[in-house]
Amino acid sequence: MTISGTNAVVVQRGDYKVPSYQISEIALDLRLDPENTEVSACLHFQCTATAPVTELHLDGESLELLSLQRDGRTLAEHEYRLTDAGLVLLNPPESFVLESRVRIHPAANSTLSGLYHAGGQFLTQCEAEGFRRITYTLDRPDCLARFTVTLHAPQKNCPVLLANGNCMATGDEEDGWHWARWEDPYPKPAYLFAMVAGDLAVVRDQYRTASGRDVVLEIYVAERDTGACVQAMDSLKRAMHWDEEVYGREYDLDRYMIVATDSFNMGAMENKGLNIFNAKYVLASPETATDNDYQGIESVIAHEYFHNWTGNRVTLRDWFQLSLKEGLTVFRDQEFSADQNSRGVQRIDDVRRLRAAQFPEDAGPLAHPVRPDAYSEINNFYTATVYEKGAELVRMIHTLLGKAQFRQGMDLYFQRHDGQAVTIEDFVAAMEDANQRDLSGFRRWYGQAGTPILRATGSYDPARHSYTLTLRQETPATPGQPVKEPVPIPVRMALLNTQGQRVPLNGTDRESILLLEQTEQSWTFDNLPDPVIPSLLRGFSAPVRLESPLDDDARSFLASHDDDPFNRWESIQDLAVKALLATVADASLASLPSALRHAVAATLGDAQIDPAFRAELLSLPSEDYIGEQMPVIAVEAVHHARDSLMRTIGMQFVPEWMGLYHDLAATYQRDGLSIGRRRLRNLALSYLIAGDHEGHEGMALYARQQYAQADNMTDRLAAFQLLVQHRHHDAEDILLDFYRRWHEYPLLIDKWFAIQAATPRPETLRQVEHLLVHPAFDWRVPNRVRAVLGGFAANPTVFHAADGSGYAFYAEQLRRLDDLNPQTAARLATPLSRWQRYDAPRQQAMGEALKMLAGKPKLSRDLAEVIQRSHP
Ligand code: 0A1
Ligand code: ZN
Repeated sequence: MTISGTNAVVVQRGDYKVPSYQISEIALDLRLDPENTEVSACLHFQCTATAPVTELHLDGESLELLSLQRDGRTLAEHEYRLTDAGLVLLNPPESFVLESRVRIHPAANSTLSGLYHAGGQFLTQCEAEGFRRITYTLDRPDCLARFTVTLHAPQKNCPVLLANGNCMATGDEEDGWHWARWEDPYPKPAYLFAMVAGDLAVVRDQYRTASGRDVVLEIYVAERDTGACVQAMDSLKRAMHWDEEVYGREYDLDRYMIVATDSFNMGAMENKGLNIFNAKYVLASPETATDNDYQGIESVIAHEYFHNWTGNRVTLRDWFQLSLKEGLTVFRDQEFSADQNSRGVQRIDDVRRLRAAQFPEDAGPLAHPVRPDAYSEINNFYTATVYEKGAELVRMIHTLLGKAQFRQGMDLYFQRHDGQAVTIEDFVAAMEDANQRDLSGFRRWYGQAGTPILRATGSYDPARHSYTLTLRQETPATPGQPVKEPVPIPVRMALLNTQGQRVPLNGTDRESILLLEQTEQSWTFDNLPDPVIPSLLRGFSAPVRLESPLDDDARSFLASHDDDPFNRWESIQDLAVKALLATVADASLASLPSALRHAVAATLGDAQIDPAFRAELLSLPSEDYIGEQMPVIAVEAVHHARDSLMRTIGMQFVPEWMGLYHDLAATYQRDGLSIGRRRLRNLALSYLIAGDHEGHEGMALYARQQYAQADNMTDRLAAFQLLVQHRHHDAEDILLDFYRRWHEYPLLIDKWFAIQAATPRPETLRQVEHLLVHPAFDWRVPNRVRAVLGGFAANPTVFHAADGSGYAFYAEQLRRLDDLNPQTAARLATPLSRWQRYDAPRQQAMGEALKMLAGKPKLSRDLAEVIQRSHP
């Protein structure tokens, strides 16, 4: 696609060069003013190259240079050059001190990268390349410096002044200003720098580490939110303890600070000792947050905390290694959550997320390896592949080595690389060296994009009393990688007899991990007097698409007998997908096939199953997931098929759903069992409403009552969503009521926007147009923009409306957003990259939307790259 006026530089992994200079110390002095902030920086440079350096390039972006001195002397014009990308020092000496003064404009900075002023606070976001928007520097992760930061601001607007590390001194100045000086004893790359200034209240607690050091824990929020930090603080303490128990890692500073803001591009950021969080992952009270919100806080708090070792103490050599910290840290936070809650349910949710976001990415034009080879804007690579697939690769290493061996590998990794900037290769090498294992084949997983297809076939030989399993792998081509090699796939498996018991596999073990290393391999299991049913890829032991050899009866059997929770869930899902695809192909086939009916009945009838797991088993696959299983996604037919299956299951089991709905009613509690019960009960309500006869609103009464009387937001929101999405006659009143009650809670108003934008009705497009001019809508607040535009793009029938109206509208909004916040615009543009998955008219319309964006004046590098790769 032709893109207007861009000449983006593409960075190649193979071009990495060690820096010719290092900066040992950075002293920053910031006089904070929303309009004009002055930043003075003093940087100590040392040459590390052997040959003389004629040009030293410092990164700098949107900086207004006021003065520049080297070793105390103002630089003459022939000694430096300003460029689009920064500042070039000509013939610099071997070691020198550079002092610069620049002016920046925090209030005008709507990109939320660098230093910005939002909601009355000054905040920074420096990953990946935001620090260069604060001062001239070597803004690369392999340059680690010791930071000293002095902040000056008016005492009245900014009583709180924070930066990384320890607060060394504070003082007052004239005109009502004050200052604070912070020192971080740990050398760090610039992307981990942070500062915050504003009028914030603090919630304080303490943690004593395993070795007996006391750490002060602080969460900074708006005064009225101090009561909503319990879950965040509690999760932090549990995460600190977990990392000591499981990895022997303690926190290393005397103070750990978290700041919550409504203006943030991502979930949160692990700046050393001073995490900055999207408020969504900090604030929760039972009245304002759902169980999912609580869960999200637990996992993101843990994720950022775990980065202190995997990311900060051991950091990245270059941005191609991003998954070294992200994949590993996601793996760690998933394991933490699995240990805190139900391991089986956690795994199902993790895989569901992987399949919803990463599998489609890996199958489309934006596919890239976990360790990418090239980028033009690194912010576009904070992807599901780098994060979620990266975590799956670490999980496979864990599976292949075993728990104790994995821990030894981690110990060696930290021992070797503490304080260094390293590569994925260093991580794999530590795992090998600690265990005398060869992972050379495994490395291919990091370099090869695409989701392998794993085809399994099996047969029982009654004469030999043996079962032979054949596994075959194939990875479809991805952009730039037409030919794929086999990768080592660990397949955790068991064989079940007709009573559902696991049988011994050529010995005493009743579960085994087969390692498929070639394109095709077979395994034979002997001493099996009776036929068996294979349970393959237990716990989803590898990120592949399994084509299973099972027929419906076998699936139905596993759906009620497999002792592996993931496979038990997967068996019902497979049955449901099959039924749904049949209806998609022929709507007159809308029915509940007996195998699925049987599985649903068995699950509904078994009160022994943990309620959260039971809710998972009874939830139908999403429209997106069903569509993913088709060669061409039939948007409308998928929607109707799923609706109709919901209705059928709702109608056929009314007494059961009703029973659950009544029996599970309880006053609010926050323990795991209560959370599961709420989930199951709200699922029951959704089936009751789906199964209700058209026009007759009996079941909506329950929802209305629940909405009005709930003692917690989980139940209230579940009812609210059902009423709005089914457009019950009083939906308007309920929308108004919700807004009136919660308009002072931005996180709830985000939900209010998102649920409306995701309503699958023809009139939704009109309504979303209205939402964009609602007084509470704000183009500068990413949570709000994502609520409306993200909600809209996740609304299959409206976003993918056959006439192309959804795409055209969407592109128009991205065009507008790109001028303010390129990062968020680029991220929101990715659904348009999936155009090849739709029918010809939709392909055409999506192509036009992309073309319209490509022609935008002042198109950002972020959005340009997504468009370019989406439609080359
Ligand atoms: N490192 C953070 C995610 C993050 C990435 C980029 C950001 O700004 C462009 C902000 C946050 C994490 O993994 O939590
Ligand atoms: Zn992370």
